[in-house]
Amino acid sequence: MQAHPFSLLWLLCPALIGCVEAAGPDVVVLNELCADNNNAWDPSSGGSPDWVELYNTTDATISLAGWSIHEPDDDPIPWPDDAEIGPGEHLVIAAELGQSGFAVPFNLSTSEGFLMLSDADGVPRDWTTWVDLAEDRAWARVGDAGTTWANQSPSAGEENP
Ligand SMILES: [Ca+2]
Ligand SMILES: [Ca+2]
Repeated sequence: MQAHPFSLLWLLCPALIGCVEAAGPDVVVLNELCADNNNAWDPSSGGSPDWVELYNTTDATISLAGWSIHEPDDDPIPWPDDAEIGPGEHLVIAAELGQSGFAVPFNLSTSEGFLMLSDADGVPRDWTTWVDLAEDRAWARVGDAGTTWANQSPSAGEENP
């Protein structure tokens, strides 16, 4: 007698509880970015790189292993196995040419840009485009995970206005 697929699922479920969850649709979004950072964010590593804020819309930690932020025509460079975002976290990552690891490996353009957030299967999960961003201005969703974007005052690591 063949095992029903669901019985296998039930066997696996207890093992998954308490682990980092796999991402479902729209659980992690591009929330905000700054293409010319001077005073809009101070990374612990120093300097003043451009940056992108990711927002976890759920109350679970989400693994971002193998995910990436890239431009549409570029090959994604997958993030390392320990890349993750905590429950409800506003996670700011640096965007700078030469960055490796859990980062965006290129500078963002102030005149025009197009960023995509792709998952470990290379499937685009979110994207945004912008033009004409001044120094220390942010291109941000209006409210966390909001459906519209606007040129705003930056709120790196914090709730979007
Ligand atoms: Ca820049
Ligand atoms: Ca923010």
